[in-house]
Order: sequence, then structure tokens, then C-alpha cells
Amino acid sequence: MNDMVRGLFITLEGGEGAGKSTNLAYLRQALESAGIPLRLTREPGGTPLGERIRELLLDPEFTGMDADAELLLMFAARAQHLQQVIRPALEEGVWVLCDRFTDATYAYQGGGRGIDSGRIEALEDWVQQGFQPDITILFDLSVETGLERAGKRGALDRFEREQKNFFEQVRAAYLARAAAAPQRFRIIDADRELGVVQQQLDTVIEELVSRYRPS
Ligand code: Z5A
Repeated sequence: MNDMVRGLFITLEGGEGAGKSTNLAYLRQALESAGIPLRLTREPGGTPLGERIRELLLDPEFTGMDADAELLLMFAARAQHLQQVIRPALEEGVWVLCDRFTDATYAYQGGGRGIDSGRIEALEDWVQQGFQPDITILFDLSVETGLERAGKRGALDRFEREQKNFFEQVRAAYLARAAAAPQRFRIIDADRELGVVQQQLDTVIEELVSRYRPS
């Protein structure tokens, strides 16, 4: 792959109700206005196969799904997503804005479910072969605020039915990942009102456009 033309791979992460979906539209508008070719996608999902896997993963009918089965389904969807969408877009010089990626696996399956991180790393190496996001925007907020926001949306999916302690572990795992890779992560205080969250995003957008926009 020619690094001179490769697009930037940006992932959005955070706990329940963190505002990723809300702010994806904001980021899109800002980056497209700056003339950057962009592809929006999400995990689990992003391909026809991945979206079918997503339905299985979120369906409350499968409460009690084995944690390893859940982990493997995440990586099955990711393998297809990388092959079909993410890598081809980046190779064409398109920036990819992805709602969740492998940090979510470390946070939910690692932190939340308690799967040993070495096992997640083994799958990450297998499926990604060293491939990583260039930038990860972490929307960090208290579990109470996140669950309150998510609860207002109606029916809860299989993950949203977990107990508060699960989400505390998810948040702690995200913060540990961010502390371990400060050059990749940008942490947004997502507990604040939307305007303040978007002011913080403006700073990240300015940095990305000035550093990485193709000439
Ligand atoms: N998962 C996993 O376990 N392992 C993995 O490897 C991957 C994923 C990739 C689906 O993800 C599930 O998959 C997810 C983790 C698991 N668990 N769950 N649930 P998802 O990203 O599709 O679903 P999500 O986490 O449920 O996203 P979300 O709850 O939709 O969160 P969000 O997109 O960050 O929030 P939002 O929809 O933009 O905002 C929520 C509400 O808050 C909405 O009404 C907004 O208007 C409001 N909001 C947003 N920002 C604000 C502010 N600043 N103030 C006030 N109100 C706000």
C-alpha cells in the first residue's frame, strides 16, 4: 500500500449512550466540508454479512450466548469488514470513519465479559495482521449518564440489558487502552452538553485536517 495516498482510519469508541452516532454526523459534515473523501461504517456490521452477524449479537433472544462465541462472531464480522470495506477504501485514499472497532472488543469482551486479553490479541493478530486505527476518538462518560441516555431510546438490546458493573468494567478497559496508546487516542468528555462535546471535537478535527489532509 502506498502511504502517500492511503486514507486515514478513524474509529469512534465509548460506552452506552456516549454520543458516537450523534457525533458521527457532525464529524462527517466537518470532514466533508474540508474536502476529505469519506466512508462511514460501523461494527459489528458494515457489510451484508456483518449486519446479519450484528443482528445475532444484539438479539436478546440469545441472552446467555457463550462469551467465546460472542468474541468469535465479533472477529468474523470484522474479517469480512476489513476485506470488503475498510482496506479497499483506505487503499483508494478514502478516510474511513468507523463506529467501534477492536478497542470495543477489549472493552466489552475483555473488560465486560472477563475474557483474557491474550486470547483477544491472538484473534486480533490473526484477523488484522498488525493493522490498527490511525486515530481513535473515545467518548468517555459516566455509566449513569450513558445508561440514562440509552434508556430513553426504547427497547434494550442484548448488551444494554447488562448490569451497571459490566459497564463500569467496559469504561475502565477503554480508559486503560487510551492510557496505553496516548498517541492514537483522543479522549472527549462526553458527559457534557452536546455543544461542549462538539467544541472538543472541533479541536480534534482541526488537528486531523491540518496534519493529514491530502494535498
Ligand atoms: N460490541 C462489542 O461488544 N464488541 C465489539 O467488538 C464491538 C461492539 C465492535 C452495539 O454497538 C454493541 O456491540 C455495543 C457494544 C458491542 N453494545 N451495546 N449496546 P453500537 O455502537 O451499535 O451500539 P451502542 O453502544 O448501543 O451505541 P449507542 O448506545 O447507540 O451509543 P451512541 O451511538 O454512542 O449514542 P447516541 O445514539 O449518539 O446517543 C444516545 C442518546 O443520547 C441519544 O438520544 C442522543 O440524542 C443523546 N445524546 C448524545 N449526546 C448527548 C449529549 N452530549 N448530551 C445529551 N444527550 C446526548
